Amino acid sequence: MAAHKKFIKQTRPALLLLAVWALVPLLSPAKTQNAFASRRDVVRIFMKGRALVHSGLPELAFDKNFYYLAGVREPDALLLVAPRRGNDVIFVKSIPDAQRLRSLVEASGISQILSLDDFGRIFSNMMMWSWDLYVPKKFDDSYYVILDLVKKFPYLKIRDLSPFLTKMRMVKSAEEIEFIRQASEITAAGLNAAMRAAAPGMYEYDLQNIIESVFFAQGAERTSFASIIGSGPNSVIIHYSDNTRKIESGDLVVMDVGAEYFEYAGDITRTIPISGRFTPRQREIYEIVLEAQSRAIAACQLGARLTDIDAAARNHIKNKGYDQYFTHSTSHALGLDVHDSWYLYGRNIPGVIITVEPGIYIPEENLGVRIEDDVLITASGPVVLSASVPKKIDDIERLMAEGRFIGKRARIH
Ligand SMILES: [Mn+2]
Repeated sequence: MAAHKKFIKQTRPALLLLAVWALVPLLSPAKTQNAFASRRDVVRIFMKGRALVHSGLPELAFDKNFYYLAGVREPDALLLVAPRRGNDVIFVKSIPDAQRLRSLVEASGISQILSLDDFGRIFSNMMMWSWDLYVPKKFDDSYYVILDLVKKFPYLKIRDLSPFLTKMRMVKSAEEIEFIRQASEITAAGLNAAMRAAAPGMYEYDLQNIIESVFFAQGAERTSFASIIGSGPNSVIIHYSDNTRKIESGDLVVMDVGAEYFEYAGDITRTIPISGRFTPRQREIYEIVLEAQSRAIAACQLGARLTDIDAAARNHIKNKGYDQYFTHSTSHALGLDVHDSWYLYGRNIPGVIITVEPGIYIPEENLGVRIEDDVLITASGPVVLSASVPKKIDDIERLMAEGRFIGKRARIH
């Protein structure tokens, strides 16, 4: 009995999540139905007759939850998801020209695009019926922007939509999976170009420039985070992004980069020997990380938690005696945000996408290795979306030699 109850308690969040997601196609049988409108319908059911106000925040802190529900990248805007379908509104800072207005309506599936100046009037009309309101509390800035707007309504009862949105965003639709697959492909292409071009004497930013120009040439809108090109002593710094060092012969280079495509993030790390060949010591550490990653990917099964996947990588590294040099966790969710929504007790279900990125960083040897792939969870096992960039030692050395054959573009200073 106890075991049975425990099982239900543990699987309930995953089952709820699947139930939520199953609602989407039911709500939108027409093929032409706007995906963002369907998500708002799911949220509407959850809110049981209450409204949601959501801020897009300024461009520098643009909130992807806003995009997820509104379907437009419109900074400083407000989204109102009304209790009734058809009454949703996007409030923008200034009303754009007719063409832009049409594209906002088409992308969002919302016909009312109004000025922020109209928010108070519309909102107070709506609030005649209910003092209950949902906001995304998790994002503090957004929360305060909204509180500021609604503080003239002293009787408001604020509810938090974040936990629900987190669960919704964990499971990706077929279309979202396709965008992330594309983002991973573009990221892989950038890394392949860097491997071909890499040579001692280049600066870290040279590799960054090669990678990012491939991203933009292939349709990425931006990088999904600040590119990390850490060579030699910088290879052991987890979030290094100065990328200013001259790369010396014999250095390892950790390249942790991501292209953003249709708002979705790729995130891949490869570690290469700048001279084209791993030294025996570099090879030794690299093989440990690669085996740890392979075990962690194998652990990406239905029902697994991120902690299970982490344990698979960590146990191998620990058995080899390098536990103290593996100083971060193995996985995070990937989606609209590079560190995407993840429900703390979440378990892998079909449609979840996570990174798998163990590493070993030995500062006293200036030796850092991290290998990261993007993995889709399916009913028939893990699918690596970032497989088109090599990670086996022989394959990396071969690709780098290929580059040497066609002539390295060493930078002259
Ligand atoms: Mn990552």
